[in-house]
Formats: sequence, C-alpha cells, structure tokens
Amino acid sequence: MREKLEQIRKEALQNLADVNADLEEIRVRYLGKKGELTSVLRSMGQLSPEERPKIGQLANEVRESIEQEISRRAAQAKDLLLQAKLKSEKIDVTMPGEEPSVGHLHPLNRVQREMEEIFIGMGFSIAEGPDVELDYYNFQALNIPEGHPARDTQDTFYISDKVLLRSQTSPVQVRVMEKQKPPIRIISPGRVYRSDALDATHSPLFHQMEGLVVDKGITMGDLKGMLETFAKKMFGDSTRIRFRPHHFPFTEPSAEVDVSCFVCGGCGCRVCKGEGWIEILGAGMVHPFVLSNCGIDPEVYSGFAFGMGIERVAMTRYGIDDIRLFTDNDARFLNQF
Ligand code: 2U9
Repeated sequence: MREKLEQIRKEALQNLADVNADLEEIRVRYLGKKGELTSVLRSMGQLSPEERPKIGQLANEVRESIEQEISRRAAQAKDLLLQAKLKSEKIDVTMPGEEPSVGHLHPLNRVQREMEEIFIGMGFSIAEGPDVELDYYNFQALNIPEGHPARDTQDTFYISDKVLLRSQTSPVQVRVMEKQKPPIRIISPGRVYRSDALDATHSPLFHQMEGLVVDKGITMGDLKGMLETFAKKMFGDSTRIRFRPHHFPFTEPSAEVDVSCFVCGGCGCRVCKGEGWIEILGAGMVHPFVLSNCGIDPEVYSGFAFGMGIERVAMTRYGIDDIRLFTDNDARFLNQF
C-alpha cells in the first residue's frame, strides 16, 4: 500500500509537471470522491492496527503534496495569463489621439441667432408663444375678419374650428400687448405653418421673425431708421433699403421692404435677378384696430411692426436657391456653414 501511495504521488506530480495539464481533471482523478487516493484510503480497513496510522499519515502527506502542487500550478497559470493580457492589451499613451468631430449650428439657427443679436443690440427682447394657437390670436385680433383670404383652409392648418397651427408669429405680439403696458419692444422668432406644397421656395413649415415697437410718438421714421440699421448689420454697411407701398390688414400704412443687392450693390446681377434690390420683409404702422383689440389706446400710443422669413434671409445671405436644402439633412450642404 505504501508503494501504491508513493506511485500515486509520483504519477500525479509528473502529470502536473506538464505545462498543458488540466488541473481540475488531475484533482478529480487523484483526490476526488472516486479518485485513486480515496480508493486507497477506503481499503485501509484491511491493514493491521499498527500499520493503519502510518499509512494514514503517508496518505495525508501525499494528499497535501498533490494539493500544494495543484495550488502552485494554478497560481502560476493565473500569473502567466495576467502577463499575457498585460502584453496584448498594452496601450501606447504617446500615440496621437483621434480628434472627435465637433458639430456646429444649423445655418438657420445661425442666421436666427445673428438676427436676434442685432435686435437685442437695439434694445429688443425676445418673446415666445405657442405653435398651436387660437383663431382669435392668429386672425381676429389682427384685424383679419372671417372670410379674409388669409383664413382660407388652403393656407392654414386648422385643428378645430377655433384652434390652428399659427400661420405667423404675430399672435405672440398680441399676447404680449394684452399683458404688458407700453413701452413694448419685442421680436418673436419661431416656427409658422402654412398649407403650401413643398417646392424650391415654399415649405409648409418655415420660420419667421416679427418685431413690434409700441410707445408714445412712434413714427414711420423710427421704423425706417431701425430697419436700415438692421439691414446694414445683416448684409453689410453699404446696404440701402427701399419701401414699396403694400397692404396688410394689421398695419396701416404698410410697405414691402427691399434691401439693395449686397452682391452687385444695386447694378443688377444673378443674385438679385437683375433688379438691384432684394425683397426681404414686410412692415407698417400697427393698425389702430389692432392696438385697441389688445387694450392699448390708439389715441395715446402708436407703434410699428415688421415680419420676415428667416429662411428667406438665410437664402439671400448665403445664395441658397432651394428651401428644401435646410431640411434634407445632407452633410455636404450643412458642412459648408
Ligand atoms: C401685431 C401687429 C402687426 C407683423 C408684420 C409683415 C408685415 C409681413 C411677412 C414677411 C414674410 C410674413 O414670412 S412672411 O411671409 N410679414 O410682411 N408682418 S407687418 O405685423 C404685426 C404683427 C403683430 C400685433
């Protein structure tokens, strides 16, 4: 039995010396419940009482030496694995990094912010209101009576009889006038909706910036001076403006306003289509009916208002010929700004 135990020890240690040894398989084979050492221990009953403790002690020594070798080999394998990992996953911190690509503002937001900055510089505040509006604020308060072409369902998205998607940002100004006493000096940038088919120059969703100034003694001269300052800051110092008589229900008198072509300076070119002028906005003196609808006495106060499409300003400024480019999401277009 002594020889058998020594043989088990020798064989087990030999097996463990193999670099590819399966440690768990060896442990089960020699030390497991059905293992070789265990079966030797089971047959110890046959031994004489004098021999039993000696063989028992030897069996324990053999078990211990096998267990120790298994632990030593397991620790060694773990260490080897760690070394291999450290080698394969080594990072060269001196390598140049990959530069993350940084995005930028959409050209429309860029133009909108630039316009806002110009008006803020002239003392305006920014006012906002809901995209889903009451018919009253979008039309009635603005002197657009029922039956007026602007109310036609072909132009406006109605949600119900009295609720619609705003077709202009003017309702924002009406809401401000209802709450605030003059002096009022606000711009209202934002989305507006019109039931137009999408083509190169029309879109059912576009952006407007409207402005409103109400105080005692406000005149058309104030409107002209302010718009001239805006045009020069937006399109360049040599820009001039031109008023053409027009009609809007919410302003009287009303005008369409052109800026001199910032490319040719007024001689006529491709950008202004030979005109020398580019139509950029509409404006006028706030209609007395609109002032009184909003609780402001037209005998005491007067005001001017203007409105422009932000897409149109951006298209003019950058020479963009198709409004759909703003929403196509084509990086080749967007990355030019
Ligand atoms: C109130 C009173 C008057 C806003 C104005 C225009 C003229 C105008 C168009 C420009 C191009 C709309 O985007 S567009 O199609 N707008 O011509 N808008 S005066 O007048 C107001 C607004 C609010 C209380």
